[in-house]
Amino acid sequence: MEDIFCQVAAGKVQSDVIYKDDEVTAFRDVRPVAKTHILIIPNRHISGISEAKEPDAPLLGHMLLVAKKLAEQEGVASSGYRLVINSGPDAGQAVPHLHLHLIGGREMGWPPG
Ligand code: DGP
Repeated sequence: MEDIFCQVAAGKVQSDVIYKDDEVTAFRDVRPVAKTHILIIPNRHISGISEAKEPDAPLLGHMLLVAKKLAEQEGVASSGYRLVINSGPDAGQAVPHLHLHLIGGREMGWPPG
């Protein structure tokens, strides 16, 4: 199944890509909720975190470490940032392709809405 983020990873749609390697692509969210709002996605299709399997563990770890590096690069590592994976309708997952939100650059409340 090819979704919009498969197309981003394949370079088929225009997006503000800030990092790419063999496994993941990171790009700026089209509807940012903070000064820094980046999405980190696997290049291959995984519908969401609920569909991830044990062999995906290195990929999932890599996504987190890429997020950490990008937070440093964006200058939000010391002020703080949030990593979010929405899964399913109650969480508001809108795109059926696993994506990790990196959000920073402002103070955030808890619990999330
Ligand atoms: P979620 O609710 O976790 O599924 O968030 C999906 C996010 O993806 C949302 O913040 C908007 C963003 N988004 C959706 N389509 C596109 C797109 O085509 N390009 C970019 N850069 N972001 C997108």
